[in-house]
Amino acid sequence: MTLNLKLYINGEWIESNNPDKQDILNPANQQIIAKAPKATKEETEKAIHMAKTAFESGVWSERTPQERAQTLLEIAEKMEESMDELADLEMQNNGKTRREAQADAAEAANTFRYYAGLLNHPNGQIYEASQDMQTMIVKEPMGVAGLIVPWNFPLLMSVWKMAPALAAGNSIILKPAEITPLTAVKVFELMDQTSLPKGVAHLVMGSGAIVGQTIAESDHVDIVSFTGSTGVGRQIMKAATGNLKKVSLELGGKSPNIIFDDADLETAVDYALFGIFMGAGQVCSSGSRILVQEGIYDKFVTTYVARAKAIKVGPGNEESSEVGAIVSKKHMESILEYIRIGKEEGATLLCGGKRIERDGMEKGFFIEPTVFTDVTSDMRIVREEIFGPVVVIQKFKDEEEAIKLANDTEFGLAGAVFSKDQHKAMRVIQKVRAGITWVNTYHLTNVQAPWGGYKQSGIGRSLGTYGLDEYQETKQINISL
Ligand code: TAP
Repeated sequence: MTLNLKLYINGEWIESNNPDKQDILNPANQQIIAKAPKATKEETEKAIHMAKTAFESGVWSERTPQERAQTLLEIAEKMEESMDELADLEMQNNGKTRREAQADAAEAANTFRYYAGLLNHPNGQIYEASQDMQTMIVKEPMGVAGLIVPWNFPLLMSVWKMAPALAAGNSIILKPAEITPLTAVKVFELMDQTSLPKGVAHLVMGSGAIVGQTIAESDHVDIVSFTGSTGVGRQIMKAATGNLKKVSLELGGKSPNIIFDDADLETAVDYALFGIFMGAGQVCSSGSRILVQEGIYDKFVTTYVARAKAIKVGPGNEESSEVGAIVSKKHMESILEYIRIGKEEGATLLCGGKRIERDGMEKGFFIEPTVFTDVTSDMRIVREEIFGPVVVIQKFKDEEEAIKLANDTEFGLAGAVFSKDQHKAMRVIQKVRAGITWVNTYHLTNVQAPWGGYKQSGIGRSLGTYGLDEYQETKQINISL
């Protein structure tokens, strides 16, 4: 059955006036699973207007934190009841494995729970400024939050923004990536059944150029929170200058994974594989540059390549699949083009490098886990974010060279160090210029920890108390005693 999706504006599911629809595909087999609206500029502006009206009415923004927490818990509960459906929709729409989709769905519900919990903690300060004056520092909602998310974690990225933005008392407009709206629709269906007042949350599907740009430009949006590519992040910043709205950006990466001679080889290989091949490499924090010390280099590469060749790539709904599909034909072609460039640049392709078209997988968008060595720092495959199952391995001599190579990038999202020497590991990780880092592990994180990047990987932080702060104004109230 093909679902006919609708916009959710002011608490109603409505057809877009634009007759043109976006086909929503399952990238594992190219089946059309839904048709999504492409909202117009006017429809986007209407959602923004209704969000502003709801904000100013105080229907949500003036509820007590405890009342808002209660609603967030209702949403978490609804999501938990629909966990299997959410995971199934995410798997079908994005192409990830069922295991990955289930983990995302659980973490999404948990994020609503976490922010509900945070609302029951004090959220301000009092200073005794002088004997006759006291200063209160209070947090207030910002107004209308425009939330623009990518296709790689459609559910989790939406919720990472929606939960803290709503917790803070804002009205929200969510714009999912055009090709992956299914889980966002489901979450809005669930929210519609809770005590969240109508008009507070709007779902506007459509293109980045129309819906995204309208949100970023609007004088009635107070914060735009964007996750996506660095190029579009730059455009959003420019578009936001009209009313100088706050801009929060979670962007791309080219993250280093540093493996010293004294690392536990098995652990390092395991996490270096997981670091790049989770989500078929379509993960902003992927460890896409592996830096290996010369003493362990040959052994590491031999073991790593043997393991990469053995990875089972396949449709997400097959239990044996360890790596799923690439999200779209367009993106698959972009990854294959990078592989071609890598070969042309003179890198050595040790495994992978091709689309997988065997065993009935020819209709899906699958790429073999791909490993390049003999790379130099100036190569495009070393410098640019490929966002696919493609990793480069570089050799280094000593600590100093490892840090230099690790930081030789315009990005600063993530990074890791593997060593049994805790002092060295700490010394090096502190020198890595990135916001999300690991020692002797990769990718593992939690909702309490702030998520975001240095340099061109972004501005601001999601999650934790930092994530709530992102969506709040801070006011001082000086009281004469
Ligand atoms: P983008 O092409 O940047 O798209 C992200 C979102 O922005 C989509 O909803 C897109 O809409 C929209 N958009 C496109 N042009 C726009 C414009 N001019 N104004 C406003 N919105 C616009 O990224 P993507 O290809 O979906 O995702 C991959 C990128 O996201 C990678 O670079 C990855 O590193 C990054 N990412 C970063 C993180 C974190 S936490 N740092 C997490 C996930 C992904 P359409 O769908 O219509 O194009």
